[in-house]
Amino acid sequence: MDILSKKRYTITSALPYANGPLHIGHLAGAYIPADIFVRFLRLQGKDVVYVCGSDEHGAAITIKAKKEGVTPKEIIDQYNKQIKDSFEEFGISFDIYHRTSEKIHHELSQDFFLNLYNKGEFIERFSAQYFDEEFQQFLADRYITGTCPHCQNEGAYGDQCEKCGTSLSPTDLINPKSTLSGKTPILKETKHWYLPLDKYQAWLEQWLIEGKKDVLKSNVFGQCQSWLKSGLQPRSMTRDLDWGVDVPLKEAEGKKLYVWLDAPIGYISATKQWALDHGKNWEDYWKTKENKEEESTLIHFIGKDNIVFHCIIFPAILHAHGDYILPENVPANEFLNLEGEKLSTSRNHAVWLHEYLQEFPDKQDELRYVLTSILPETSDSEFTWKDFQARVNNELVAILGNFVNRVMVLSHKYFDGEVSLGTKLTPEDNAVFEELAKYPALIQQSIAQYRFREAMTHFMNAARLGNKYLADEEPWKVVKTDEERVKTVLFVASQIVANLAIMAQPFLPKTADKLFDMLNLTPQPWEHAGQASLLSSGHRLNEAALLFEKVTDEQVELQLQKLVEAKANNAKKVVPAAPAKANISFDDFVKLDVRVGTILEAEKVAKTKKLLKLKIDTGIDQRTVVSGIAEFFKPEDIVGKQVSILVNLEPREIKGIMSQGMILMAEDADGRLDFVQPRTTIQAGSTIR
Ligand code: B3M
Ligand code: ZN
Repeated sequence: MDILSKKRYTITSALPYANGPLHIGHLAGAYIPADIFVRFLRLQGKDVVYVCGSDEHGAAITIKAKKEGVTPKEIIDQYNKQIKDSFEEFGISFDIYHRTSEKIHHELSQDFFLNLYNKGEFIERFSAQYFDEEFQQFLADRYITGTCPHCQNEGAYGDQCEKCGTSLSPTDLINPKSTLSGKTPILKETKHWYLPLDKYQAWLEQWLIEGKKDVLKSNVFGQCQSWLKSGLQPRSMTRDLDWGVDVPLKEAEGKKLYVWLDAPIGYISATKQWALDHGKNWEDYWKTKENKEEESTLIHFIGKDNIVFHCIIFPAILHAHGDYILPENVPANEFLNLEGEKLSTSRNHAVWLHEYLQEFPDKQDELRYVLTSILPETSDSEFTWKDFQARVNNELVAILGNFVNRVMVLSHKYFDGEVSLGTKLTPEDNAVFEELAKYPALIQQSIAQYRFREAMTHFMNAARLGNKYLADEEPWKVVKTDEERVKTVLFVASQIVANLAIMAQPFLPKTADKLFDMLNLTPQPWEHAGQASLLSSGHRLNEAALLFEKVTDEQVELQLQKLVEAKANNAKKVVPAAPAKANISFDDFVKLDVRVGTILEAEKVAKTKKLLKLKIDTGIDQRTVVSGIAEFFKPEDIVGKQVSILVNLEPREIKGIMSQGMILMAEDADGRLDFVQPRTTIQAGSTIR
């Protein structure tokens, strides 16, 4: 059944951690798509609640507080406000923006825990967990980093590797380090309550893999499949932390609920608060019903790093509880990059929403438009300031803005703003109406498939239709000979503007408001889109207002300059070096045969993102080495370069290619790689000691 034909909807966007401001990557990941979807449902008169709020627990918060020397409470208060304001400015139309630090949330999370506890769903386990002796603290989740056993990312967290998305336990990490002291932690015994995810494996395979293979986006389905394939493990739902929701058991004093247990329950507690505030019944939006038709349809909008929690862990929790509906879909987006690099909070490589709002105080819809046009729906995508400028100037200003402006200005100039049918419609006029009437359905189909980029394109094509109509009819010329015909042309064109106003509502809320204002028309529901008589003959238009203004070259320059400065500041920042490894003997050292080599050939290894196949002159021979540097170097740029190569490393097969040796690379704290090479050209085969 069509996802848009349900009766009731519960729509969520990921709860952002209240430990920093939002950037464009957030908007493009979980908020703009959800907001378009929700606005569309509301236009269709659906019963929908759209909930979100700040995620105010977990190590993300306490680590930030420690870094800034303030309390966690100060951190969450500051960022909750800033985040909430940014969402409001960009018109993200939550019915409630809640906080997980609220009492109602703590209580509901504890109820949930106790419900599972009383049913005997948890396994209690004593286990040895990492403990920082210097700070006298157990190290959960983000308090510990190390190398991911799956993708070798050296900055993986104790609960998840953000590079490959795998969910981890601290003891999975290779070479673990405390983020508090930087030291290698010791193991110490502690008791925790585990959710036996393995017990739900079969059910999840049935519900998710069998049941949802046709509805999940392929990027989401792929991730779920691979987790289930590697086999689920029991996961601890409690933590040794001093910030969070208390575990509601006597014997668990001082322990807190795992943040990924309480955070998704935040969707429910937010709904509960909203229902209290608005005289609704929250259970209608969350509980299962005798009559399936009466149940709400739950959809989680998130970024790809949250897939495992929303597709596997939270559904398992809801299933274990038993009274709750399960998500219908989890349309996760991939990541948005900025100017050729990953967005990075720590490196300040980002477009922060609160800064954008200061610098472009009236361009909220412009950013919504550009981000919607480039949403990372199926793969990572890229924001650049040049492209931002081009899309605003060549599309919003030149097509939509220009069309509306001409209709308004000409109507006032010739007819005092009065819309009137004039003579009668020509076949051309009727053809335009017929064409126009197709767009609402096209947009609807795209939205039903979570293809918001495509939906936006359809909308812009409707504006193009209007622009072309005016260019073809040339009312500014015809007016000299046939005023009645010009009435008709502007009548048709005004109906197109009215249609654009309706269709703009899910995407560009401020623009839609302005259009309705100019048209002197009350906002219309979606079902009126496509009609040729939204404005009756004799209707008076209001004055024209400016819809969009161009983005100037100077503005673009300024933004690019900011990114360059961030980079320069970053280079000055000293990141503490990784702690030293244990000593080795000189005899161990001389076992390494490291040489100067010259890259003779380089090519990408098919179907991989990171691997290059290199042919290297080692002085001893010419050999093949597979190296994980493709994200940083283009094959054509490195041929002829000299490198350091470990020539006596046991050959290994990588993606079906025998790799004979290893290129030595320098890697900084952000994972950026560079060659270690001689300052001048040195004969290949020269030894390095
Ligand atoms: N706060 C993680 C994040 O911001 C987390 C999402 C919670 S959704 C229930 O990526
Ligand atoms: Zn990984």
